Amino acid sequence: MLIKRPNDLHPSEITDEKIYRNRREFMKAMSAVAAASFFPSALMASKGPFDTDEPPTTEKDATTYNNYYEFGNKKDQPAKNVGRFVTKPWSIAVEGMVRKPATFALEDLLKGLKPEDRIYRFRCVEGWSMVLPWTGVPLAEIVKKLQPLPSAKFIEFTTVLRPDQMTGLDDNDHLEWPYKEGLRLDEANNPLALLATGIYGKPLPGQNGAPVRLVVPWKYGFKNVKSIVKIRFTDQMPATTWAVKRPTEYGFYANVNPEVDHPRWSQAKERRIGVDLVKNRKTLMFNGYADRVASMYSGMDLRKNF
Ligand SMILES: Nc1nc2c(c(=O)[nH]1)N[C@H]1C(S)=C(S)[C@@H](COP(=O)(O)O)O[C@H]1N2
Ligand SMILES: [Mo]
Repeated sequence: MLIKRPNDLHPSEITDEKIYRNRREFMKAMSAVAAASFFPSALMASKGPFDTDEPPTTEKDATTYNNYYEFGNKKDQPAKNVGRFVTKPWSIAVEGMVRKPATFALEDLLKGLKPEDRIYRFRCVEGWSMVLPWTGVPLAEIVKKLQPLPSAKFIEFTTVLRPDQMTGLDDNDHLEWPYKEGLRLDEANNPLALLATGIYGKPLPGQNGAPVRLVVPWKYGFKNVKSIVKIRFTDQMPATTWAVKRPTEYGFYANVNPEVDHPRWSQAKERRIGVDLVKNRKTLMFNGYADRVASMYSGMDLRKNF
């Protein structure tokens, strides 16, 4: 009998080889855990206060199953198409309601800030999820360094636009390029918000948003804007790419919420990439980070502010 597979399932995820490989990696991870409990001080990296206990997604999955529409809209295309993407040197323009608008070399923007490792859950609005080990600096530290004016209420991020290096722009001309995302300033200052420069202990690969991208784990994946070249402070809620494209389906807040469905599918469950074959895992309020973020939205109607 043919088993019908959900149409969001990536074909490479259902081969026996894949299932075998995941089991093997799981066993490997388990024996590391066993070894660590035998030699705790020598082997166990200390778990930070922000880290989830869940086992990370494999590096292979996280770097070959991507959404980066500038490089194509199929999950395997970004990894295949970033070959010509040049991410060094890199500079970021800082504009708007800020003490001193200026363009910074990325190294200068990050200078003096200590990179931190964080293992976060990651939930795409499409209904799949991962667990990812990031390296980055708290966004709040960058905000502090840039000194927004008291009038600034929001922060907007813009992705680089390089038609000569990005092969997916024409296929996705329904979207307004460059890709933009934004946060309320208090969200940007939440200790969970990271500007990530690495993943799996290495610099970000192009397909994951090299050399610097936003990571806000309590929000749907599309808020996590990649390859940032502009940061703008403003008193107006930024017009963000997906909210402009389909305002009835994607909101500015985009907080993970199992109780507020997407108009075309339920958000109650998710499929963990490399582990689940179907969406059978309960999605958590604010993706499991309610303790740290829910107070920012108290009094707001989350059905309206989706
Ligand atoms: N510039 C840009 N940023 C983007 C996207 C994109 O298409 N372009 N896709 C978003 C979506 S929908 C998701 S789920 C995440 C995926 O990040 P990952 O490929 O590193 O897992 O990136 C987000 N950031
Ligand atoms: Mo996404």
